[in-house]
Amino acid sequence: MLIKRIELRYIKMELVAPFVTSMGVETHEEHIIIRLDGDGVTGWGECVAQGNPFYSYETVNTAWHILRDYLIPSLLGKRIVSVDEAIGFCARVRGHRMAKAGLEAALWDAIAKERNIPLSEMLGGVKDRIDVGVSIGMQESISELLQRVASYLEEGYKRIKIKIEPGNDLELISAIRKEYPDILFQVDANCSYQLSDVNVFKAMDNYGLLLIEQPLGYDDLYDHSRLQQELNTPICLDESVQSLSDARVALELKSCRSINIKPGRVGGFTESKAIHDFCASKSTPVWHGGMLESGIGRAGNVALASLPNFKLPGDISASDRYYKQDIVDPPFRVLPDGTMVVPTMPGIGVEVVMEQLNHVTQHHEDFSAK
Ligand code: OSB
Ligand code: MG
Repeated sequence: MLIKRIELRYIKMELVAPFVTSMGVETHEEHIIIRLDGDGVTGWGECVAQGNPFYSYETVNTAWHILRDYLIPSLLGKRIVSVDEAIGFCARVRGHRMAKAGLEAALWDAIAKERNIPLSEMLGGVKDRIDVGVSIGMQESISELLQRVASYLEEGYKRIKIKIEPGNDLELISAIRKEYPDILFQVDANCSYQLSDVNVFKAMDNYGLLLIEQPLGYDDLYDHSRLQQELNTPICLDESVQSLSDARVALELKSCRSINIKPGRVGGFTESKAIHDFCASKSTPVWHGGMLESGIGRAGNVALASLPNFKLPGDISASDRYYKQDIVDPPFRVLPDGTMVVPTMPGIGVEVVMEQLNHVTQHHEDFSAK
């Protein structure tokens, strides 16, 4: 495929409710939508770098810079036969995985459309529906948190995840467990604790949590291995695993017993698949994380989560859990049994609604092959 034109769009979408975590409060999500035109096909991708560098060092602006000045020039005007070949052209850039992942996603979509197959099939997916959960931000009070949990369970979500931080943990966990002794229930600390907090986590062992996500520092695989030794509850890593190499170290050190895979964090679907396959070879289940994506990124997540070792419900919720109006049609829905349908149309399998995309686009830049 000849890569003729690439367009970047800086989008800003208002969340239906503020999303509060140990990293801060999000009221809007800022991402980059990438459109790639080959001969006769258009691919779409979403770069999940956010407006601030609190989850990752990347931001919308760093990703824009890396895309505009390095990644796009290395692809524009080239004839590409595979995604791997394109990754090779971009490999000189170190890090900046979210920038790379957004562009790679647009390429996967374009190539799948060229082959007339769904993205899930091209990635090696085996499921036609995936199990989905919901990630709930911190609330003003425990009663509000319980209300949220009740309404998401009512909608069908199979698993509840709540955000915790020091001082905002055991009380929330015990309140939810008291009300719902049997639900699949997990917590995410987003790096807010230290190894010296080990007793708080030991106390969590009494609540039958599915897992504890990213309790310690984003670059601290060693302390995670020391913490995991002390606990019965599995630790799951998010921020600490940015590559297959990190995943290998994490499993070798026994720093975790599960990994949350987000294509943005690890540099794309190709690296995600490699981590997925490696974890499968070590009998370690993975699950699909989320970055509050619009329907464009969500479509890729759903396709990836259809691979066989995505054994636990993902942070892949319905479009309306995040945004009043999505930028794709049809929007993503959760079914009453807590599953979501994997699209079967070619590529990402949903249509981009141009009017809505234009509405959320703050500015854009086009790049054409000479
Ligand atoms: O840590 O998993 C996280 C959102 C933004 C950044 C980091 C995280 C999250 C979520 C939300 O937990 C997942 C989602 O529903 O998209
Ligand atoms: Mg997380």
